[in-house]
Amino acid sequence: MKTLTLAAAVAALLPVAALAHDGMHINDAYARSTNPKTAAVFLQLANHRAVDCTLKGITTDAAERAELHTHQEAEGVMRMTRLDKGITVPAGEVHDMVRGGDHVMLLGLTRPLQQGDSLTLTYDFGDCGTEEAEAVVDNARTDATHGSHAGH
Ligand SMILES: [Cu+2]
Repeated sequence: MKTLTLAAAVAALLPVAALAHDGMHINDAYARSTNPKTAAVFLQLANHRAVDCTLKGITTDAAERAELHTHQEAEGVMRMTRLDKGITVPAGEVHDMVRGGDHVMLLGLTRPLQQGDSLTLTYDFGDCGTEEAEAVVDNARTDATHGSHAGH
């Protein structure tokens, strides 16, 4: 019984972590900002739920607005386009938002971002709830699959 009591005590101390296992996870978020006005945020969305979930939008006090973007190649040129319908992650799957692909675009930064700064973003998954996660500015990171195409 001693073990059970301890487990219950630990669970009581970690209610947020316990709940998070059932929901959407934002993994390994980092930001890149090469000018004082805009930044891009990259991350992995992990859907630990039994239903499909759609990332509909993002809010942050670090910028006037946050948009979901992707890069599409047209006639050999990579262009950013807005994802108005959001990003749907099927039940139990992950979706990587990486340089050269889908990303969060922060427009109108409320203050310039320096290497190592951290910002808080709130992710709106509609019926699947909201999740808050930190992103740390790392302009040196080069994990891109299509890094040479990334405009920011
Ligand atoms: Cu963008």
